Amino acid sequence: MSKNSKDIESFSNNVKPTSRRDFFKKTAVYSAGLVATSSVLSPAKAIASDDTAIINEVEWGTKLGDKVTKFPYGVPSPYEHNNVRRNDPLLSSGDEYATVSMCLIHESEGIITPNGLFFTRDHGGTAHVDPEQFRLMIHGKVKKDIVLTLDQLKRYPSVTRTYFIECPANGSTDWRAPQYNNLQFLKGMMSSAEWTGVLLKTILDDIGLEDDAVWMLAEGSDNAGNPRTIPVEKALDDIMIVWGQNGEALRPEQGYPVRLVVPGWEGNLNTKWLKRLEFSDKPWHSKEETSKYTMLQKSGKAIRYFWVNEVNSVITSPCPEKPWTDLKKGDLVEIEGLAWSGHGTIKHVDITLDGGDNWIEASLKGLVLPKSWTRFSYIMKWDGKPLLLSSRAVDDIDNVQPTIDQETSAVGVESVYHRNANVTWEVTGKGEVYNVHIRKHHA
Ligand SMILES: Nc1nc2c(c(=O)[nH]1)N[C@H]1C(S)=C(S)[C@@H](COP(=O)(O)O)O[C@H]1N2
Ligand SMILES: [Mo]
Repeated sequence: MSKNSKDIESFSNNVKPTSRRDFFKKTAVYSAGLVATSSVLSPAKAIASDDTAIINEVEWGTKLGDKVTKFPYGVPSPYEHNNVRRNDPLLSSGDEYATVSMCLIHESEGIITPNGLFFTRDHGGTAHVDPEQFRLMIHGKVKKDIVLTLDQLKRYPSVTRTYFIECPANGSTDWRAPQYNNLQFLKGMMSSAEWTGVLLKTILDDIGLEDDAVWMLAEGSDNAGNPRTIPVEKALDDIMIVWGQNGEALRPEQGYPVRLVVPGWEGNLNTKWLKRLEFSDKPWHSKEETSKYTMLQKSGKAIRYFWVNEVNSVITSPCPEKPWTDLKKGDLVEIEGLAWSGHGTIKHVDITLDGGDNWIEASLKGLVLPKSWTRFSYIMKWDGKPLLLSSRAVDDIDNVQPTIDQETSAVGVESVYHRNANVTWEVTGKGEVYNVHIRKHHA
């Protein structure tokens, strides 16, 4: 014990000016004078007598823990029981086979969703496909039809890439007015993972495409099949046939053993439990026709093909489920959120505290990858005054996330899909957070 405390002492003597000080100095710069010199998280405040008891008499210090071998496959701490997917009964109308179980994105750390929490959207329930029974047929306008077993598929050179998947219906409940004081149901139809598989292009280069192949139909082996058609250019660009998700096999809910990943494009194209890819010179104008995810516009005309999930962002902390009710006036606080664009990489994100009159640049945290969740952050001192808090993302082809006015004046409010207008949180003086719509045209 004494040796340890010595070590710690000499260690701390060698540390340069405390990093905490540096942190506060930097913060002051970020938030342009908003931060005074108070030590908000001062350690003195934390060491109350209760805490001393907790540290000295910690329960687990007096008994053995679980056997190391207890969980061949680990499970989260029971204290994390709130961090689970949830189904909104309003959307499922009682049917739990054709519905969506949404991700608690404000509990997400970093830019990867743990596999057990990845949002799940099925149309005919979750299939459990035996990998021995798995076959992938690639046929139609290809030079050589093939049927692959899982082993044969995995023999192709693999790549590992991080992409979000977002159902184009994400945020759909808010077209007319705010429906939820709840981020999980407002924006939880998306998640992000590191996918491992083969680029479809690698296989197509191997077997050869006919010159007149312009469409690809992807079909799954579940009850719904989820047939979807996708232009061949996308297939030859970055579509992956994946079997790996965050370091392990795909989960059944994500299409085990193999699914399609169509980076940045609407979630429904990412066919799970993949069994068949057919190439054709025409789109399927039959019952297999897939372009039913249209965008109905104000004019009454629909945009037929709208595949890309446009540039988007949302503040995840605070949010209605993660309010500032514990904050005191003058506390330092980090505003965090997620930005993403199906077109490419997030270039920057701005934050507004006043409903869009003034915008301040946030910093991007961690990895900034194409077609991937990008975490942004802004550190400030909250003066206890009400805020209208929102974020606005810009991607690398300079698409700017629209305001509600800009979006609805372009496409109206009849559509279900591709909502990407700013989400605004009203933060009250008590720190409660509400989903509100700001209807003015921002500069
Ligand atoms: N075979 C099959 N693939 C499917 C679906 C389905 O019901 N069956 N649902 C689609 C829809 S609408 C979406 S949004 C994504 C969701 O992927 P996830 O469940 O892995 O989040 O899967 C797509 N792929
Ligand atoms: Mo979807």
